[in-house]
Amino acid sequence: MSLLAAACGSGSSQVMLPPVSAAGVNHISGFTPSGPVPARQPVKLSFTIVQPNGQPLTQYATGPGPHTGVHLIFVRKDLADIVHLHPPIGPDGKISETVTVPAPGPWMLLTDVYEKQSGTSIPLNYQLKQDLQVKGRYVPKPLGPVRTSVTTDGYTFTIHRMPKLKVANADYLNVSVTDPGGKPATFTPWFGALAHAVFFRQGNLAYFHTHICSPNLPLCAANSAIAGSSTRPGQLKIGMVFPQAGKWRLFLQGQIGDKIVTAPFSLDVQS
Ligand SMILES: [Cu+2]
Repeated sequence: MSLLAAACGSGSSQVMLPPVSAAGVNHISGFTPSGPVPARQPVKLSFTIVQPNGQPLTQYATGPGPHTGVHLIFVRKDLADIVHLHPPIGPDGKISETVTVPAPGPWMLLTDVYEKQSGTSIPLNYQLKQDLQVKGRYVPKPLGPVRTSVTTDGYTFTIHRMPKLKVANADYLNVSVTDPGGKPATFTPWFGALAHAVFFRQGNLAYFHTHICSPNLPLCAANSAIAGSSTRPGQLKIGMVFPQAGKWRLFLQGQIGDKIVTAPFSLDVQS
């Protein structure tokens, strides 16, 4: 298996994955609510992933690592914002979650699936997409220039020595994170990883997702060809392989204290 195909969620099916696979024809069924949803209010969503034989998918990878169950990643199509949730899955395969979408506009719900495969501990990973319209006036935001420092919720994320990012290349970003007092920020493991790096490409919304692991999270790096690491508080090394050139958004996310903090970076990836 190539590095790219093995990378966690290298999900741009148009270039990376064979066009025909059993998983590729699984689809989302029974998505509710069926119409636009309000912004800034809790909304209950539910749906089921249905297999080619018409049966609901009920076998998901389980365990303490991040490559389990389903991840719901709501992203506004201008890449201004995301919401990342890890819903429970019912015994009948029904996925239900309450989400508060923070702003109006056209959103995409990307469901990152870790399906349990018989005979192997390696889950089958693929993504399913669903449009979600959020009521209200939509003012698209530009992606913005590449900047090496982002402050969000009082925490400052700084990329040290931005590398020349290249398509299909293993690249790393070294990021330091400081709290509002300027001290190194301490991350609390969240959903099996110390931090999550979620990448979307501007335009076609190609996606992949890697994790920043730490020595006390042994399953964090399992089943992923590229993972990041952290050996000191406030220091994150992020691994990534871009499946396409272009302008990308990195949402770097982690739990600090009891809060999920998300730092949005713009990245330029050369062909
Ligand atoms: Cu993750």
